[in-house]
Amino acid sequence: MIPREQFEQNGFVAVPGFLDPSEVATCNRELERFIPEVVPSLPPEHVFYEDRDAPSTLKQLQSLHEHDPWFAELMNGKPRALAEQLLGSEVTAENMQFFNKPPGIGQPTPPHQDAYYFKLDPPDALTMWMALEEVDEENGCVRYVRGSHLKGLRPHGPTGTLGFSQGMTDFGTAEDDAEEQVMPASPGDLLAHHALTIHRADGNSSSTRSRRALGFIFYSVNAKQDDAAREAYHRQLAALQEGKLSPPNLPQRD
Ligand SMILES: O=C(O)CCC(=O)C(=O)O
Repeated sequence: MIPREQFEQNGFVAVPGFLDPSEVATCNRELERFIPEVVPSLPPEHVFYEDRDAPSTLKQLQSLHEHDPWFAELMNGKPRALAEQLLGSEVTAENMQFFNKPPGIGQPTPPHQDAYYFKLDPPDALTMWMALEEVDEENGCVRYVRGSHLKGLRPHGPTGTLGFSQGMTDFGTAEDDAEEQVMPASPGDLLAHHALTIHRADGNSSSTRSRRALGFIFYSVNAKQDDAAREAYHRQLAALQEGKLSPPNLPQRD
């Protein structure tokens, strides 16, 4: 089956070896430059730590493509071309993220549907996730619920998890369990999922291994921002965060 058929049928697709080992090595080198040189000057809502007082516990970065030309070029190359193929339309590059689960303390990613955060009508968007190192059940690989993108948006509520503040409140039905697919990945392997696909990841239970990945979010040009829904969501988040962040500064996924 071609990737677009798999994506439409299952709500996700795996593309092994999307980047080759030398391209992955370059990504890792660019991150090693970016993290010490640029991250200290980023707005706080684009940088999340497991422990705010310990820089080694960096867990998430937002909008890399806006902060650095190298990452903008990466996002607008092969990932954009694949997004256009999978969504069958032109796309806009919305967010590029770095995800880590530091050894021992990396928290689970709660079950969620990205469409809950994006507030698009129609929700024609996708997220790509690319492993930068071996990722398996020990250090917290991604899990997808096959076919869930065809069944609409499920209820979400606060999770208390920094970076993924909203999660599903009714996750764990018999169908969720039966259809869940565990997605181990090697460096350079890419997963792409539809904005309505239910997904989650375990925490990192290894005491020595990190779990580093890059995320790319693209919207179809056919997807329109539902401004009323987004404003209501921002008001709810601002209240939740006790006014610490002002709505215009909220990142796409927080
Ligand atoms: O890295 C993770 O644990 C999950 C990332 C995720 O939920 C996403 O890219 O949509």
